[in-house]
Amino acid sequence: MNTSSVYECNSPLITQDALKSSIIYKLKFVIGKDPYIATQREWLEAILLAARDRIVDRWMATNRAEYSQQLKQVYYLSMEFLLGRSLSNTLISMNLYNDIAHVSSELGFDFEQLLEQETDPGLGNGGLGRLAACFLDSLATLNLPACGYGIRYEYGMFRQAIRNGQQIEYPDDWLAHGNPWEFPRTENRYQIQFEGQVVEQDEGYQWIKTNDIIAVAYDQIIPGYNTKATNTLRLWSAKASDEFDLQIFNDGEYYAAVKKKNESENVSRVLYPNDSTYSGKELRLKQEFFLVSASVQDILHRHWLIYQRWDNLSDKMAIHLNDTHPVLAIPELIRLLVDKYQLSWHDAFTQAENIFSYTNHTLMNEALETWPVEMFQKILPRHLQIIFRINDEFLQRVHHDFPHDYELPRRVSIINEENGRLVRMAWLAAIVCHKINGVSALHSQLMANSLFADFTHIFPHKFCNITNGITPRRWIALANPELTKMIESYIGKQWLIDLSQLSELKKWVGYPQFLEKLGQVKYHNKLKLAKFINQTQNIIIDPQAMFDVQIKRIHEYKRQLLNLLHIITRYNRILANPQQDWVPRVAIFAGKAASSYSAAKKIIHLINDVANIINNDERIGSRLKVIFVPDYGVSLAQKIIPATDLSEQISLAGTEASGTGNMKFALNGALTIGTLDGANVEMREHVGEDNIFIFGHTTEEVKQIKQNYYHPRWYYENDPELKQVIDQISHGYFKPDAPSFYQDLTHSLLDGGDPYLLFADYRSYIETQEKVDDLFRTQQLWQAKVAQNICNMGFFSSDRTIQCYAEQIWNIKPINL
Ligand code: 26V
Repeated sequence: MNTSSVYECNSPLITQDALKSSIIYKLKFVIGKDPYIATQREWLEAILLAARDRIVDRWMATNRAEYSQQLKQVYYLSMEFLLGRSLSNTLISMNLYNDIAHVSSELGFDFEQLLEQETDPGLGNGGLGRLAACFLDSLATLNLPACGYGIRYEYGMFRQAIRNGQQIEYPDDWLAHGNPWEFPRTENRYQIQFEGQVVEQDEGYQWIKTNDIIAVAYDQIIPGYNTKATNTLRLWSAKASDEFDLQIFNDGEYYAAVKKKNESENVSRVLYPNDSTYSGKELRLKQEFFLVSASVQDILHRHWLIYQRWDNLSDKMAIHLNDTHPVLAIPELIRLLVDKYQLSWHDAFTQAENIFSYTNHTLMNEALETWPVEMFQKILPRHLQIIFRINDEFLQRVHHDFPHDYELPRRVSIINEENGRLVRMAWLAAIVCHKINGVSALHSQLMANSLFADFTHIFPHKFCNITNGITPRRWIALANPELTKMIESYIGKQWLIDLSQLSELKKWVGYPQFLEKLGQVKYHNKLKLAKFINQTQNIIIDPQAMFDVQIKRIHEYKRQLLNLLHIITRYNRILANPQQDWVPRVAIFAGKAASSYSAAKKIIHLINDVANIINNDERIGSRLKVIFVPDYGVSLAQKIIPATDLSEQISLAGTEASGTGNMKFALNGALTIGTLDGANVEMREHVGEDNIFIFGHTTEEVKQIKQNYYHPRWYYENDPELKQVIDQISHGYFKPDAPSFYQDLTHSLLDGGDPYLLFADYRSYIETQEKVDDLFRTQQLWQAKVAQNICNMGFFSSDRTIQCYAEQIWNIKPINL
């Protein structure tokens, strides 16, 4: 008897009638609402639960197959997962979208409007968290045995509003209406220890008198596209340990005890914003340990259930560290194996080396994690001991292998003794992990030659590149149904799981009809966005204008300010030459600034002030509009990207590790204006240099300029247009009621060294923008380049990226289903 089918509830043929009755069933019997009075949100939840039901059998079958086939698993540890909304993704993965849309219209709803009611969980800051979500999608779609581990923050990324031009932050209470996707696993709980002390016992160590918190698991199903395979995303939530409850009764101090209980649950309360001035915060260290301790305990528990032995650990698992945030998993694994399961240090360390791999996502100095030794000692005393031992043994080896390089040990020691004693997490990762990868060719090369230069020398085989990618399911099929349909009409449906097939469109790019269709699809998407902007911001924009878009975190290195310098230049030129035949533009910005990053917040303020002046200047009319769309996130990106003509990827060369927005835009038929930074470099190689607008200094030139004394004032004094723009900002043209408000900003450019070389790249940027205008005038030529971009973007699928990780780093094989 085939047991796997006995308990299956859903017939493979799901009729629309069956769907309808299961939706009504959910509404009445699970949500408990009379269909006659149910709100849109309740109907949506009913639909969502009905859809969720349909993937549960697949999930269980995948889990059973994973157990029975005893395959090697990958565990992806990340402090962030930016999934975006799940309903439509689940529906397309099951090929149920049209049926559900039909049923919901029978029930009297506009399905697209209904989908907008779903909460978008913002459990991440930006690129790193969104990449993790794309990876989960690709892992499931490729039938690879994987599980994601993260934190179920009670509050995700703050919600952003703009008041009087300024960013205001509101808490993101994303669980307010519950989270219908999650399965609470109250029986899956682990004790997480903190603080306490370490004592020697029977030739080993014990960590005692700790303050403990409980980690409780919440599971979400991650469906693969058009496959039976599903994976799990397991998020941990902090619960006060049971002892707190006992204390409540014992101490008679009810309120004090409740307060303490509350505090101990702070560990999973809120996502930390990625800040430019981030410095070691105790709660953040606790969060990171909370994630890794719960995950590693869970991973070992599962391993023991299947194998009842420890010597095959690294044959059966790979643990991937998404940046340094989960690097504490290394000492935690070693601790559990040595202290709890009595493995020898040597065996435990060797297993750790074979199990762990690490991705670096940034070279920015301020983002490199370090922890003061004293803080570490207080919160994780046993882990500090383990790190010291790893360091001692490593430094001995370094001394042995490189006896004449006297400076080397100081540079590669995990403990930085230079300014205070700091534990360098990236060094720990570099020493233990068997593979370390960067996220674009340029970034990996810079990483190996700068940040990790010493380690490249010591461990030449560890370092590699795996260029980022994006999932075509969310970023075309969901975000851009019209383009999807058009592509399908030419090359069928397979390209959604094999994006390289987009190259088959090449035979059509010479046909004006094909280009015209592309233009129409874009125009419809622009109409939709224009409508959205009109409804939400009450600004009318011309859908015929060029939509020029920069949406991403607000950060000085990403140079939103450079974009603004161009916009102001253009404004001045229009005023000086109103008769000229201007290509109308709508400049669109969106993005959040970390709440304590004041320079970034000021950039948001300036964008809004500039928008206010330009949009209300009657002399300008529809030739130039500036829009700042508040509360950027995955859902907003899905609306804006398909409507974009020009994608701004203008970071200073050498600063953006990869970028993934750049890929989403090009795939959706935008042309890129960008620097030779991150994955832009590889995009240029794939789409061809005639089909992308590259400007600015290269990484090598940037290095030279910085070495040979950069003088921003020289550019200011020798470029009248630049001078005019800077003077306008500085003298309050855009803030008449507080004219000196932006002086600190212009001052930091003129006399503060302009560290991101805005002035050095200004002229080349302006000239390149002129070329963009010229091309846009001839729509057929523009669309021909758009077509070349789409055809050549196949490489940038996260399926390709994950295939590389699976082969080169994890050594895992697909599940047989
Ligand atoms: C740092 C911190 C510091 C402490 C608090 C929270 C927090 C959160 C994130 C970070 C580092 C973020 C690094 C990051 O997001 N890097 C981006 O990774 C993308 C995916 O690889 C890549 O495309 C972007 O270029 C890169 O900036």
